[in-house]
Amino acid sequence: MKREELAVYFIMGTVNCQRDPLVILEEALQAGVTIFQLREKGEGALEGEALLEFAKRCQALCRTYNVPFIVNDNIELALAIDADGVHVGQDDIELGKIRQQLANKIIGVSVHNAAEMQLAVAGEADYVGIGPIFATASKADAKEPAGVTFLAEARATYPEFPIVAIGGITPERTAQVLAAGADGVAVISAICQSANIAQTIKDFKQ
Ligand code: 3NM
Repeated sequence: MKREELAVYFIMGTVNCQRDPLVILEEALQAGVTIFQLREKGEGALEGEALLEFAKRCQALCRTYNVPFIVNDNIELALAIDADGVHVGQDDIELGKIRQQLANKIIGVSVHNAAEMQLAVAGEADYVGIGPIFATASKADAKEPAGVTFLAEARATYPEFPIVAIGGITPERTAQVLAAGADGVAVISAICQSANIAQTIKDFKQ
């Protein structure tokens, strides 16, 4: 994948939204997010047929705006709707197996240290997510905020590999994260909870 595609990586699930998730997604797409991940997790998350329907509607919106549509964790769902890719954490991976199932798709992996990063690169992940950089309220089992130290190390070791930073990222914090070597920022709450998504995304892009 192109590193530019990670510039503003919007992640959302229905539980992250205080108003219509599809309206939030469309506003974000209109404003120019570069990739989208459906992360339907937590209490009250959609399941089964309702999840399938919701995923298809998100996917249709992404297609309209020509933005890659990624599914978090759920390989079966990604296959069922022919998503553009999946994002997996360390608990969910057997990268070789996932690559067999999703040969030409985007595969992203969350990594937290040099060993995990090396495995992701060797396993032909398309990009890695590094976080949480800052404290986050959007992930129940998030690790301690790590700052940009490992992010900067990862960039130094892999000058060309696509890396997105995640966790507590706001427009104000973006410059610091990009300076440390991220190709972009992955964001839930700063976009989902924004009163003016168009402006927020403009701010992320500067
Ligand atoms: N993964 P917000 S942090 C989904 O550290 C996710 O791997 C993380 O949400 C990780 O932008 C996180 O609201 C939540 O902080 C990001």
